[in-house]
Amino acid sequence: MNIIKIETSQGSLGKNIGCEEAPGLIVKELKLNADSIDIINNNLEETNNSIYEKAKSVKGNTIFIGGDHSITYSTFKAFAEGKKNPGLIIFDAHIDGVNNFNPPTHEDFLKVLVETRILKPENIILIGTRAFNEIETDFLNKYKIQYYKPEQIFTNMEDVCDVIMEKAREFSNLYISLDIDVLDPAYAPGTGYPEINGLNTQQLFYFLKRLKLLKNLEWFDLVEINPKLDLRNITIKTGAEIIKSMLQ
Ligand SMILES: [Mn+2]
Repeated sequence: MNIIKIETSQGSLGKNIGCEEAPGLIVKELKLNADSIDIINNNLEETNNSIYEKAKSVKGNTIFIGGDHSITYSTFKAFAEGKKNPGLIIFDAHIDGVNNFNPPTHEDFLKVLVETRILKPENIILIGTRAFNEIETDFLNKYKIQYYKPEQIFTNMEDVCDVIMEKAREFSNLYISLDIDVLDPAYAPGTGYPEINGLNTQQLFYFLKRLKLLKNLEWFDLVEINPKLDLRNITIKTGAEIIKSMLQ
């Protein structure tokens, strides 16, 4: 398994500065060796190119540790190349479908992937969605994107997971992206856009344990952890457990 740090908060519009420190701290917590991607200071477009080029050269199963969520635009773009029917499962409180512009930021990356036809909307599964605004609700409806609110998980977790697994098996290749704010801020306070009423840690690990069994799962990323906003290192430790669980 490759582990690659992407130490940038450039795509966070200045709202999650500090999340560039998470990859180093998580890797240290786990005492792992990890590769890293060159970040070009104050240049989101060049940074995105650097992420894309490096990701393209990766062979085999890989974990990326960010960083803000804009990194998933470049890593997924590299992932999708030459693949028949790639799919993306995203754990996130947010939809990240505000604008379609270049370079994509952490609140736009999903819309850009869809509207540049890198990712088929029917091959997206959002989990833990709970921050809705008009623009992004229209985006979900327009493309009929599948999403699961926390309430559905609280009341019917196993069935929701069954449905997601069944859908994900149709993808030729699977990428999972995990924004830490899918968790309730009580479990992961160190992040830029906390949203109450999220998943708890046990629920998240239940999903990861099962999704890991999917044979088509190849790439995984963890994003939006901000050590500067953390309390007693809880979010870094949670991030480290997530990475550990994906390595087992
Ligand atoms: Mn988010």
